[in-house]
Amino acid sequence: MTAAHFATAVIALGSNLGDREATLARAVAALEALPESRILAVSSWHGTVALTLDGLDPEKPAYLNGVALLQTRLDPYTLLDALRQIEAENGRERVERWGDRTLDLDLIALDELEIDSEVLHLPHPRAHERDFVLAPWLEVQPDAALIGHGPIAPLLTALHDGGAA
Ligand code: PH2
Ligand code: MG
Ligand code: MG
Repeated sequence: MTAAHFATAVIALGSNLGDREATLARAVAALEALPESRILAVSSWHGTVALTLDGLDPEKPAYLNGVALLQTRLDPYTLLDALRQIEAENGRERVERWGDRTLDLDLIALDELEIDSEVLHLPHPRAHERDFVLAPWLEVQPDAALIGHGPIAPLLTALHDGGAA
């Protein structure tokens, strides 16, 4: 479905299995090919330690993480379906929560939209505490803010000062 106006989607990309750079490049190309959408910016890829349900785990394969800004007229649920399809096309298997994956595409924010449904939470409820989301996001949108948490620049600084992930 198509919404009336263009909005800017913040999409976090992550990969810690297989040829990570090739997978992420394919994902960016697939985002660019979405209908009613165009990419505004893509961050550099950041090498990050895997965060698991038990905390940071340097024994797990390391991630490459990045953020893309997508201008889109797709409605949030159509966009979410498209992201899941791109994940599936890139060998994503849903085995365990926060487990290793060839490709993860997370919708972090869509303009100022706030959604709390079974399948979609906007903005992403854990984005403010993840430096692997905030650092690449800051690169492409230095003045970005997260509803409920404020500008992302001080959020990232606070994470680093606190020594958290
Ligand atoms: N994604 C997760 C769980 N852990 N760790 C890093 N470093 N990067 C991720 O993108 C990531 C993670 C669940 O989506
Ligand atoms: Mg994720
Ligand atoms: Mg995900």
